[in-house]
Amino acid sequence: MLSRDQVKAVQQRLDEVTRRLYFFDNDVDGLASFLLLNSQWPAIDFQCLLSGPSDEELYFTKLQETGFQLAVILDRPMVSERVIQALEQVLWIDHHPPVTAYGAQYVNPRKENGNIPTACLAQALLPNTNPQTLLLSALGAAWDYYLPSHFTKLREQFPSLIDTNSTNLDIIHFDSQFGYLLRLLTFLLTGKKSEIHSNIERLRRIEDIRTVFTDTSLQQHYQEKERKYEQLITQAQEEALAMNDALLVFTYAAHDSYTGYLANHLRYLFGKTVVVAKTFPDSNRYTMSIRATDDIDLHTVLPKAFDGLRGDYGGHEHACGAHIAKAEFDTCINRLQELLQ
Ligand SMILES: [Mn+2]
Repeated sequence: MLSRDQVKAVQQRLDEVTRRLYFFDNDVDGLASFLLLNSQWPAIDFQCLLSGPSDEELYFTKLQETGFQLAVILDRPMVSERVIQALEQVLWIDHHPPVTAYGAQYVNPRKENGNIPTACLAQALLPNTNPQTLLLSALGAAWDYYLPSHFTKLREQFPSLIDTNSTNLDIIHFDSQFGYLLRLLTFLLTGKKSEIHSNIERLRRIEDIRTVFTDTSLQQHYQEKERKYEQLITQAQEEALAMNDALLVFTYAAHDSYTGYLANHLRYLFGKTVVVAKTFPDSNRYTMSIRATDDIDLHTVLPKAFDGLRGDYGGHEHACGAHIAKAEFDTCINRLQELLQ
């Protein structure tokens, strides 16, 4: 976890300003990190980022719109020098493999004690904890397939939510109410940028995250995305059953991105390494989510699969995001098939 000095230094940085602008990853770890820090150090504005290269522009758009004293970047593996220099005052908290921070105040426990999801780091920064902050940090951590030490205690506080005794994260994800809440939050981060923003605006004003089970507006958004997701997972399962390869590949065309959740779900259902790739008709690229079985390290495999191709990837040992030119997708997949044999 973070040292006392690290915690103090970050708290001080957050305390000494009032105009904080938050940027965070568009998954439940990023969202939970934001909700936790925002509860103690409120944001004047925020931006949920997207996967892929167009997201750099989102920093610059916000920069022009908002007068702020400190930019807080959460759960992002990479931030360019250009962005950090433009934002000037930057606190960057992350748990992906450490990279150059270009002068930002950079907090990354991987440098000392390994992978701790950003939501757990955010919770450790709060002066006080309560059942809600513990629940939020557990949601963020579980999204990243990390079981926080307080999970068992949380089960006593939220027995109807954590309705499984299992500590297997696949079971927690796909066979518990807690996992259903993860799915709900994930789909609230799916859709048009403006819709996602208003969902988060709503989320940051509720005291109890379980309110998403009953909030009419959030439920409406969720149900719409759920219907689309059901179609995709049904199609993916049919295709997967007809496939014999070690690598499970599913592609689809849509504007909404379900790749991360689909890839987790398919790996759980089929126990294989999975690539889910999304595109849309006028695009010349694929956005991909890759999930590997326990015996595969993506940090070893992906450099070989992407070598010389017009694409990029980043993330964890067993879970990465990537993008690649459409024309080179097949080459990349063929290489992956060979590497996994
Ligand atoms: Mn994360």
